[in-house]
Amino acid sequence: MTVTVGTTVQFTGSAVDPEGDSVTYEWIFTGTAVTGTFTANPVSVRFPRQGTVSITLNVTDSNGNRDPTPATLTVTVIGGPGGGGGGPQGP
Ligand SMILES: [Ca+2]
Repeated sequence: MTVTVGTTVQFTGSAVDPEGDSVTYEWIFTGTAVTGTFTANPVSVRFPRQGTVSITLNVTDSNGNRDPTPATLTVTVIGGPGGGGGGPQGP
């Protein structure tokens, strides 16, 4: 997905454990735009600068079993109007 610098995006995980155990969520953000680990769900994250972010959602149940195929998402953060430079210039 692509977002504009300064945007806040809410991410919501919706895993279901096959045994009905409660689950916890861990969002891992790595990249040039945002880095961090968040355990809220849903989680709201602001993208303060341009770049890319790879997001991995680890889901763990109350027995410590982790989803072996965590969901991943790549976010590209682009500059907004009037910011970041690099825009077209007249002659
Ligand atoms: Ca389970």
